[in-house]
Amino acid sequence: MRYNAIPSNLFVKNRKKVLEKLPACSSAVLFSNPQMPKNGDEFHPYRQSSDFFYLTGICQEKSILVLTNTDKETQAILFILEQKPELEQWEGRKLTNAEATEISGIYEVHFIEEFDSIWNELALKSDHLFFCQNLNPRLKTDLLLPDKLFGDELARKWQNKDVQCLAGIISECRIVKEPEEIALIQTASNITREAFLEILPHIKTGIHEYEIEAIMTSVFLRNGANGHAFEPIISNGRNTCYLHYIKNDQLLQDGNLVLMDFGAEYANYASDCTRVFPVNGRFTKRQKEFYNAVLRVFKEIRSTIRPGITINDYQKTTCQLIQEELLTLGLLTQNDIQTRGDKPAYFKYFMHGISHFIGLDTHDVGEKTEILRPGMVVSCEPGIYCFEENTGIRLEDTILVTEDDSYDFMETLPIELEEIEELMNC
Ligand SMILES: [Mn+2]
Repeated sequence: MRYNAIPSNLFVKNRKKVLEKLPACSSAVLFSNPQMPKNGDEFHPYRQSSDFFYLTGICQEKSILVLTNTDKETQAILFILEQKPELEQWEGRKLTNAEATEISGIYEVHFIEEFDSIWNELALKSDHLFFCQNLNPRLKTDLLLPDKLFGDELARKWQNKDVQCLAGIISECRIVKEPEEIALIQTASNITREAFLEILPHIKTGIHEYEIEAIMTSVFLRNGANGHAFEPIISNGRNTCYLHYIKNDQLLQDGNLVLMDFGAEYANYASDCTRVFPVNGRFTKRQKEFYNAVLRVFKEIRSTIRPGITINDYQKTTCQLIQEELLTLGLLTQNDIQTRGDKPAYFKYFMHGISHFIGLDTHDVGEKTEILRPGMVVSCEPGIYCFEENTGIRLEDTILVTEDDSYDFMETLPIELEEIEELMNC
């Protein structure tokens, strides 16, 4: 693996938390992510299912985890690929049982061929059977994923038992991060910062957005990141107003702003950051007005992130603050604000959420109605997007909710306009 080994105690703790939430006499099955076919005989790069990683630390494909509280001795059983020389000749070494134990802290490890018989025996003596389907309401896919198929099969086969999805229970655990996880998000954030600092001196008119992506990817990989936590957005000019622009194929033009929304993924943990800077190293007077408007909102909202508040609470505050800034920028009038339409007037210039949870996924598990508690990690990302002036600004950091306040994982990543100009002109 590319990252420093994570002590297996983290996964032991994570499994314990999930097991404690299961009713007595339960058994659960989780599958590793399937390998996604690309074309011909190729697959897309493999990324483990976040739930599976959370409970095992195992990144290898074709693995299965069973959790059970039917037995005092054994609470977790891991199934992995058998190490076969003919397979390893092509794909390289696979985990041995001892290595799988060292990573996961699971002492009972079998080959996947043994899964059916061991599971059937366990299911027989369990009252509650759990499968683990991805329940993210924003995931739209027609693919038949193994966890969903397995859940359907459980319901068909064990009609006298209670069959449930485990995803909600795992999400409740994943939403509060352990110190080990916080350290990994800090590493991911530090690598993201390195990339930003290395990119700034290379910015000039006439290079392509993807040339910035190349530097970013290089810094990420050199520092042991898996790569990007999400497809990076590197836009300039009008494209800064498109929220999820990922083509990154345009030339940087003099006088334009560049918006970069990017983040390294380290040990499967994400970081998420957005910065904006001028192609030629100097903001125009108007660009400064836009930038400082968003920066003021960013600072104000960041300071409100603390235990006891919900994302929905400070979404409202964000909208009020942005509305005031839009008045000052001359983009809205009092009359616009008072005119009732389908959507509030500010929505034309600010149409997205201020925060999402961050963890093993960039858009991590957790609802916006969740009351923030210490150990939760969220983004803070206000923005203003104005097509009329080809100007989109978003500023974003990854934030940890602490005991009575919050901590910015990116506090040393330059954000003041003067700092950015200085770094671009030294
Ligand atoms: Mn974000």
